[in-house]
Amino acid sequence: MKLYFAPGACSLAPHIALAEAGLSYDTTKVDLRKHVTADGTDYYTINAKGYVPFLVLDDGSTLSEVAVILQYIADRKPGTLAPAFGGQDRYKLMEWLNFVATELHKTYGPLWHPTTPEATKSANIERLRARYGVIEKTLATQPYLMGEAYSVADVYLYAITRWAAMLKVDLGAFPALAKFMARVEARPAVQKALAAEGLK
Ligand SMILES: N[C@@H](CCC(=O)N[C@@H](CS)C(=O)NCC(=O)O)C(=O)O
Repeated sequence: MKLYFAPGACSLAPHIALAEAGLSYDTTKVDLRKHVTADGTDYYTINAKGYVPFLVLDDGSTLSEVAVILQYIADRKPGTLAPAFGGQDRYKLMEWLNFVATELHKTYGPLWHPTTPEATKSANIERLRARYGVIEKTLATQPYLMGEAYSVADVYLYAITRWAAMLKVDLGAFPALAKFMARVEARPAVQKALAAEGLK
């Protein structure tokens, strides 16, 4: 498997999941400003969507979209990072993945762009804080989004929430979230992916 990633981007989530699952994988770094890979290849010729993450499987088939790639990786090691397909818990996992993707990940997006009007940025920050309120209530009574079991939803939440400090999203009102971030960051697989992306 080969993962196309950009340091610290949402592709950090599948990078961590690959390390957590103990799978064999390669990575290729993408410059998202120029949309070229480390060897100068036009990234649009690899992934027409132009964004990371992008996973190329050993048979040459491909997957994009964080929430889908995370589940694909988790399912390579059943019983570790995701509940089995078909059970109620799997739908709960997908509910969290969708929440992180659509309510957090996509709300952070405009904060990265210098051309986004300040009023839009402020509105998005308020929306993020409201959504983190839901996360905080959950993490106040259990260590992970799914309860006692660590899952790819936690990996996604961690990778996205790392952006808060850089983008001046004040999460000081969420102590359970802060403890969660420290708990996840202490994991050896997370440290391995952070080091590989030059983020330590
Ligand atoms: N819908 C995609 C969004 C991925 C995404 O937003 N990737 C960002 C980095 S976090 C990116 O590559 N942006 C550069 C671009 O869109 O050209 C997913 O869920 O995987």
